[in-house]
Amino acid sequence: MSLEETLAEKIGEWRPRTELLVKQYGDVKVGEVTIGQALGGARGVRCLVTDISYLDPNEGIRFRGFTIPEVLSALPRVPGSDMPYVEGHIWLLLTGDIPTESQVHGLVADLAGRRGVPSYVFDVLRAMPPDTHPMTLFSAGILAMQRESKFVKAYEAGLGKMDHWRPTLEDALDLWSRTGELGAFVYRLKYRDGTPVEPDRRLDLGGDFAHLMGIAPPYDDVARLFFILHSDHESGNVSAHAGHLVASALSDVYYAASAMLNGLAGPLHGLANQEVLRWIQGVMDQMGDEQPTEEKMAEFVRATLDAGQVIPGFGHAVLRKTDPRYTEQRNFCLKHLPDDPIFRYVDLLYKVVPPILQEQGKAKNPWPNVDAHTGVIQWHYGLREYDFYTVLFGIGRAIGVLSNIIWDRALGYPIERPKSLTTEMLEQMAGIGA
Ligand code: NMX
Ligand code: MLT
Repeated sequence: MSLEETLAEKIGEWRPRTELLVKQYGDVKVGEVTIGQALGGARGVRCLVTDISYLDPNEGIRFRGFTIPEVLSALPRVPGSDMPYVEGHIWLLLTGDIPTESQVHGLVADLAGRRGVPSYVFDVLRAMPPDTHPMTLFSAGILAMQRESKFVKAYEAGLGKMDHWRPTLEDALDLWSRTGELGAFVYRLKYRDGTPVEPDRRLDLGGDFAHLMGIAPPYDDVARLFFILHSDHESGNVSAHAGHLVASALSDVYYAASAMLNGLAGPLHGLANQEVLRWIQGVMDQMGDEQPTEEKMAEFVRATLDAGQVIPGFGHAVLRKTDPRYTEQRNFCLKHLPDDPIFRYVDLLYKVVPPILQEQGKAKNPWPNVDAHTGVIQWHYGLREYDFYTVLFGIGRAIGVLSNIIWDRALGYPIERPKSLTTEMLEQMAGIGA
């Protein structure tokens, strides 16, 4: 069965579950909202539903019920590589099933056949000023491609609500096949001569990205690992939520993906990965060739906190332990680059930062998150323009966000529209003020 046929079967089985909950159990409470939550970024408010991934504070992410090590070992592997096909992960997120070899090969061929960013997109990006941030270029490139949307054409032709997910799947497949190519062009435009490289349609998504970036193996495995690790982190994080929110207005996935990237580009979210490298470079500039001792590193960390800044790559809104995505990248480094100088810096930060954050007593989670480790690996394989790192996060995150949008449409989730209150109303509820 094709991906669309498999999904149609799964969606048909799932719809009655959602319908029953809405129709007969819609009044059952899933939580209460406090003033602290209303004024505190809705932290912990349970009002989003997704079956694609779930984040346990003490265990970390599970994709369709599988932990990261389980996903990496269960998905079909690219021949001669340590890592699975990203396409297999897409199949898993969409259907909930570990795909067979032939299902993965079918999806690899489908996505390869869709590659080819339209040349007008490159022209749009070339017209932007040279100091434009890579995330702005990436987001603008996706927005420029919006005219390709098949959903928009089908909607205008009167497609019924129950079938909205079908052209949305088509749009998502088109976009997934091109995000790597667009990202690589952004890199070449910013830091090389700006000529696009032709994609290699014989390769899987990870292999083609390494080819487009011109980086030798095992960078193809690095790309596969990165795109899988960054794909999804349930629905409440800024990028996933932004994508979901925009798509809930039936905006197509190009609008939604561009919006999610704009949220990912914030330093408290995905941009933290470039900030980690920027911070480490600052320390290296001061240290010269000398490796800092634990005491010296602690001084740098304290100076950053005393200046009122956050330590990038540490802390999390939900997690209360070391991010398993950090651990997986650390395992990769221990195997492939144990003596890399930046790895030694990151490892030292792992020892030094948590006790200082605990001692300071503000951060609820003193442990490192995914962004603390991105730069080490990229830097090692020659990608030293750290402004670009969040684009890699975005290529991965598009997989989860768009998978969610397909299911949102399949289950008929309505336009999102929470209610706001005024400060005076909160004061009245609290029994204070006039
Ligand atoms: N360094 C210094 N202070 C921190 C840190 C940190 N790494 N993490 C949290 N705090 C502070 C935070 O700023 C807040 O201070 P204040 O009360 O003065 O506003 C206090 O601790 C309580 O914050 P939390 O409730 O622990 O964290 P919250 O859920 O609000 O925010 C993050 C979560 C991830 C935004 C926050 O931990 C942070 O800013 N980390 C550094 C940036 C980062 O690594 N972001 C990437 C997250 C992962 N991702 O990819 O998105
Ligand atoms: C993410 O991957 O989106 C980040 O870890 C942030 C989050 O989950 O809140």
